[in-house]
Amino acid sequence: MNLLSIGGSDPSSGAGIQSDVKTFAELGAYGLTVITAITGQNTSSFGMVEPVSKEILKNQIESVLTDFKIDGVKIGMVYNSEIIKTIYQQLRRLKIPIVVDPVIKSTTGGILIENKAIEDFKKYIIPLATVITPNKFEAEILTKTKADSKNKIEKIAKNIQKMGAANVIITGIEGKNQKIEDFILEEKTKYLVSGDKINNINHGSGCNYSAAIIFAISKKKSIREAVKFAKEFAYNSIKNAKKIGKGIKITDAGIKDMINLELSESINDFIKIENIYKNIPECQTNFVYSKQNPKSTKDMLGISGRIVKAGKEVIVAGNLTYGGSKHVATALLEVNKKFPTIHSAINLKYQDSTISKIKKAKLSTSYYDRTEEPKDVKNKGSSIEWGIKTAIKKLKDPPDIIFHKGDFGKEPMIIVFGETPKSVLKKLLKIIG
Ligand code: PXL
Repeated sequence: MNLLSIGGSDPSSGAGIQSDVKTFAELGAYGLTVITAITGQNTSSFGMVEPVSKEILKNQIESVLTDFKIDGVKIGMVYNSEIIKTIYQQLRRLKIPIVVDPVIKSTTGGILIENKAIEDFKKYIIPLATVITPNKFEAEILTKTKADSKNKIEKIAKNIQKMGAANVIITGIEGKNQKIEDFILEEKTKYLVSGDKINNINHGSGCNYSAAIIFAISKKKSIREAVKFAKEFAYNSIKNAKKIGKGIKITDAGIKDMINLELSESINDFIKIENIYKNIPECQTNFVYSKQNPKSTKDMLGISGRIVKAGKEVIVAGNLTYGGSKHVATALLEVNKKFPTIHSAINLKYQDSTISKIKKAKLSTSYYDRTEEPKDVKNKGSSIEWGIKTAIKKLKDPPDIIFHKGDFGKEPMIIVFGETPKSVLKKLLKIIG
């Protein structure tokens, strides 16, 4: 996938086009860049801005558009009216998703757009936006309205949508209990997406967020999925922010493959399910997602610890690591050998109530009996391979569920299988209660 970032150059690489190239590379996309302005800045202060001429701007855009198949465009810093109009002329006929990040001021106080260009920004750039991602402050400036209540936020978003953006995401709204919320206005729906807040001042998180949005949308994710994905990506980049210069920290997402991102998202969704602690077995839960054609459990991503229950709370203990899961990954590997489309699995506490729901949901189910396990299998410690092999021996189609009822000193268990973590979650939601 090729993504184009149109924006300003930041020599500290914390924000601007340098930051977007990093983000696109971290996500496995190829990053192209068109520079609108050169800034002199570092992690402590913001120096000069020199916008480029419209000739070189046009030439840069033509150069990339005539050579590459571009899947999505992000527009960041545009600085002045001449740049705004040139971008509009060049992009108005494009039929690919465009994310507009209306940057106005840098964290270190730099002016990223001339005041007198804001009206042209609204007139020419906002109508290009498939999605626009102002933070609360930027949304207030664009609409000249103070966002002092939830009601006002919605009004502001509607106002920005009227300017011509198809979808509006207002980020960074302070919620209760250390939460930070995004308000999303799509064509026909509106909702809030909440996430944990990290209290650190950093350079880059806004750029990380909008770059992750264009990545997700170009991958054909829905707006809701793209927001969840970008929030998670930006959260991680803030959490891993590093003090590289003498001033504020620079965000750092670290390389994350799609397997990692999809599994993290599903783990987050899983732990948020109401009363999910009731489904965590004594030996705890792991959630696994495999690479294509796994050769061993080392090709399978799982949690190095487990998803554990602490009272009624469910916590992810450990990190996502290849080879991080032993039991669930071994079961998945056996199923994948026979049914190569199956790449994800999770284990749940065995409960009769769950089994009856599985039956009602008409999921394809198989089981094995650990009391029938041959002695040599027990001695070799290959109970799971044996069990799963036994359970799927007669199956013609992939199983949704495999369970066993335990044995002396062995906890009974249910494992849910699917093609992706998302499909595993979908099945799981039908059978818990
Ligand atoms: O984060 C917004 C931003 C975008 N583009 C450039 C910047 C900044 C913030 O500093 O410098 C070039």
